[in-house]
Amino acid sequence: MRRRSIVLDGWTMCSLKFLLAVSTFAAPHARAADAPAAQTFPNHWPDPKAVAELDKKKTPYHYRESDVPKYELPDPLLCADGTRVTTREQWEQKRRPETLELFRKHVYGHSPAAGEVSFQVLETDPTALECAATRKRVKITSTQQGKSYSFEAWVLTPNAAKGKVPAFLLINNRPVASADPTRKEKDGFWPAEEIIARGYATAVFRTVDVDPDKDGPAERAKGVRGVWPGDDSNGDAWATIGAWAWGASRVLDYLQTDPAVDGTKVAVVGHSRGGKTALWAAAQDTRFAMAGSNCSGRGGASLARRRMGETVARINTAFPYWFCDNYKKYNDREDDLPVDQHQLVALVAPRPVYVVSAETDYWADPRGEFTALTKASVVYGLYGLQGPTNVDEMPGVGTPLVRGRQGYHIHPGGHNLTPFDWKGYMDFGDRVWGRAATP
Ligand code: GTR
Repeated sequence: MRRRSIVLDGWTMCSLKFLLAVSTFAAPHARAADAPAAQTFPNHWPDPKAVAELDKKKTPYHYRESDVPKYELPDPLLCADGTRVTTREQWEQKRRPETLELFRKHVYGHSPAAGEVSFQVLETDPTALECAATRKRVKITSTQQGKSYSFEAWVLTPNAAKGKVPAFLLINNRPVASADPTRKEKDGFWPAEEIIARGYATAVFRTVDVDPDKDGPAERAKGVRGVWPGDDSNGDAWATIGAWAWGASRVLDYLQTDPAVDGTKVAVVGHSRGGKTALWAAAQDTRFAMAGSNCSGRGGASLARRRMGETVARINTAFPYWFCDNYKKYNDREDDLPVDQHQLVALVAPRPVYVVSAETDYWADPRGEFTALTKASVVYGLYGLQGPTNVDEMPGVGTPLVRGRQGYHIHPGGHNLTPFDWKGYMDFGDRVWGRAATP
């Protein structure tokens, strides 16, 4: 007898995993070793068996909630002069610029201005995605101080649209095949067909086209920082994440001129190192109408002071060129950081922010990412927007939580950007931009 195999597509797999996760979650035996006895649901905790396995490896990194040291987060509303912000005006005029400057000085460095930005549409194909989209390849050039830097981005806009549509800009930190504008390769990392079918435009550029993802002066010289290195005499010149965020803003410069795109509704989305970049881009450039942080972890959405998974010292050792030199002062001294990452999320306020964690991405500290989102809520509160404030509200795997302008979910499985995440970002976009929900 012939055996028939059942092939499950990504979505079906996701749904099955989700159902499994929900049923496991509801089971009384599912309580994690680290979870308090009287926990309220939903309140996600890592799988105790997985944590025990990680412990066995005896690395210097912590994965256990009981290993989180006592810490005190900086108050996002407390100004350097000791006064406390109570209005949105005080936030915008005083504490927001102050917070931005602290991140520039201590974490990501200072980026140069946009310069004179010009665009050249190198190719236009109105028959892309089986005629569902128009695809453009755009060369973007910034000129300043008598020098220029160019890189390319791709833009897909839905042919069925009546008028300008919002767009999702993906910062692609992976090979071309993960976000292939020609669609010869298709990967859930950038489900362009689904994005277009939902009536959104989408754009993509590769991080390495703006700044190589490698250390050393010879590498740096190949990217935009080779042209404008910045002044590093105080350890706060821009670094790679700053350069990538600058690149995202230049793509936004173009998107604001594209007749098919609503330039006032452009979301910036990135995964992992790209997720750190998406938050930093949206923090600095308030023209971004939304930020999507996917598994951004250390230096992204997760709180440094929790020291879970990847530490500041580890990221500064493995990727010393991502952050400015001053950040290295905080290796094993997280409590001395004048900011923590909840304040990075807060810099996106009052614009919508959606944070995604992965079920088994212990390295990125999902609980630290959700906690940062809840601790950013005081700033959203200044705008009358009620976000999640209690970490015990952390939802179960596969269950999006949206409050006000803040959204969050944990996708099943590991460190990745998946169609499930894109659905979360787009559902959130539909909601905050008042678009009709797509079935
Ligand atoms: C890891 C790094 C993370 C994350 C990731 C990625 O090696 O430790 O912070 O950024 O790379 O970008 O894929």
